[in-house]
Amino acid sequence: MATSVAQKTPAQRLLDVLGPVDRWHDHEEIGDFGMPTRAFMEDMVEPLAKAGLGSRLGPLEKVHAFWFAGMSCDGCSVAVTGAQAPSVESLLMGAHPGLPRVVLHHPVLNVESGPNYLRAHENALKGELGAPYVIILEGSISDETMAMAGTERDNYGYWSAQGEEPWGRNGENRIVSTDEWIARLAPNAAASIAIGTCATWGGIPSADGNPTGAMSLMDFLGKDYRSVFGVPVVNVPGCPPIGDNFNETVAAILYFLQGFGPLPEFDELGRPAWLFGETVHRHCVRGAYYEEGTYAETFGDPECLVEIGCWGPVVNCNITSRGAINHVGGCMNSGGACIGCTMPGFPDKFTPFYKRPPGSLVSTAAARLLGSFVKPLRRYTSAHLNREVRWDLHNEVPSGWAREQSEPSMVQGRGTSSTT
Ligand code: FSX
Repeated sequence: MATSVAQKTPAQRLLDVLGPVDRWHDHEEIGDFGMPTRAFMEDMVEPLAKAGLGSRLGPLEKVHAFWFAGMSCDGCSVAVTGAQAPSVESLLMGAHPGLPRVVLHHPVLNVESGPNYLRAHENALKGELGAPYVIILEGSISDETMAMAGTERDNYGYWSAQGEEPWGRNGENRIVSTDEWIARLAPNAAASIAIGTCATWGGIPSADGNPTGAMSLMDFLGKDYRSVFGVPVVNVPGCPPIGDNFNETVAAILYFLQGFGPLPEFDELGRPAWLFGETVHRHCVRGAYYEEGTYAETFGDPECLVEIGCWGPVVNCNITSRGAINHVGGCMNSGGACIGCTMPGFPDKFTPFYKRPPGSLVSTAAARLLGSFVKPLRRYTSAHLNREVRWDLHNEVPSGWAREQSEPSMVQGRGTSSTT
């Protein structure tokens, strides 16, 4: 049965407007920056990285990764280049036993420019790449059919794009939108991966009032999308995401493509389940203050930040346990409240930022009540445990630092288990 217009995905509707393409650049004619030379990153990296048949594990020697930027701040690229577990460099060099090496096509990181940069993209479209490929999107998809409306055919308006192809009606160059690349390449990709909240859910560009029809990769490709390996869209959210979350997910998918393991576990929204199954609060360095009913009144205070706008108890994210880069930094670790940047409801459902989440009123009041009983008991026990048994026997603490009482008391002031 034919797919009705109403059932078509935004990607299918875009390709209906644009039609098929069959013209390609003559790469023999073109040097970088108009010079008569050509430089391809693959030519430089491959001799150093290529695993021979004797040292290679698994059938795949390499997998191409086509990186696209929709409407974004490029923070996703910055996050990924800082990742350590594994690093981009080690993935490019094929340094992980069993993993196919990654041949990256990134508009900022690659050395090629102009049509040479698009050589591999064209080969993928023609089915001549000679290796599987994955597509990666940072930034949200804009509805380019809206940008095209009212502009002349072959001179379309666009919101986000990458390069030119001779796909104009008479063979002239036409700027190719990010959406068009995605729509053409996704059906034959081994996996389609969205990085960052803009690409996974729509994010800031799709906030209330956005004029671009901004949407996620899932919205664009539709719920029935499956890669040629049968994988739905994979989502690694965060604004920006944790680079290690993304690279680790890519590595897990590469193992799957290589046939070395099952598809890693993803949740019902396509998030890596092992990374987004816990809330921020459960691993927060300030979590115990909440339990004791003690809250920061202003930024810079050491206690739980919920009353000055932290949404950590209800947000799926591992920033508190993983940190921002190499287990360093991360929102609450460095004093920031969680504004829910990994969540599909971000930003609209979390605004205004830095205001107390309404749902926290009951839980913080209950924690305060409980804390009023728990804190004195903990102070007493902590003081008791801060005394060596011999000191108890002698009823004396031989400290030259003064003010140590020989016996802990239920009514003494601040103890080591609490600051209130
Ligand atoms: Fe979006 Fe990526 Fe937010 Fe930025 O590029 S996820 S605006 S921090 O980082 O797309």
